[in-house]
Amino acid sequence: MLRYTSSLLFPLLFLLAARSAIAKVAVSVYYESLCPDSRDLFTGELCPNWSKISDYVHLKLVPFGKASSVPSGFECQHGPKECYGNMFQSCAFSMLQPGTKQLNFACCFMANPYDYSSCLRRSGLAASEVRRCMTSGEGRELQLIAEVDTKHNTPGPRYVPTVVFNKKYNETDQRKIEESKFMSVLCKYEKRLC
Ligand SMILES: *[C@@H]1O[C@H](CO)[C@@H](O)[C@H](O)[C@H]1NC(C)=O
Ligand SMILES: CC(=O)N[C@H]1CO[C@H](CO)[C@@H](O)[C@@H]1O
Repeated sequence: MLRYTSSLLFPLLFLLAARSAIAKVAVSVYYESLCPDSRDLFTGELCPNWSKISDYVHLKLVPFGKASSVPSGFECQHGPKECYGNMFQSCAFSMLQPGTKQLNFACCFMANPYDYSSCLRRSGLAASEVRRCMTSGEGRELQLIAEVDTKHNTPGPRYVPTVVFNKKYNETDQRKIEESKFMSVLCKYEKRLC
């Protein structure tokens, strides 16, 4: 009897776990480090509401925005410091688990874009590791991947930040994001959050 129960129970638990994993809403945030509207999305919406939504959301953070790769490096909407901040976040994310850990770093960084060392410290990252990523070419590779992701999955982007739900850009949703209604768009995809 025990044998029978456990042989049924394991596949069942596995199925339940798989089901809840599949049910998460994929939320991809395309933003740039010094953009005031991007900073507002983090400090005003994503960060204060994260503990409420984290169980329902599979978060991808893509710090690139309206930047472009050029032979000498990158050009960014708000100048070289923004390019540095974008790459810095890409490097930090490569050392942090997606979800809460990456978001915590982004919340610190977007609230204090020039306070690199205290955000590293709070996330337990070694400054030397991030510096190595920034200077070894790895940071550039990560930003080139972010560029392809941004250009394939947003219309340009037309506006920064752009948020894509379940991997499909929707103009109506994006207009609401521009009106700071992230939580109400999310509720369209996850009724338990309405
Ligand atoms: C975009 O979202 C709106 C509002 O929820 C919906 O009516 C529309 O069908 C969506 N468009 C596409 C192409 O999925
Ligand atoms: C739906 C919801 O709980 N939204 C909250 C998100 O965070 C902001 C800022 O703290 C609150 O004002 C909202 O009520």
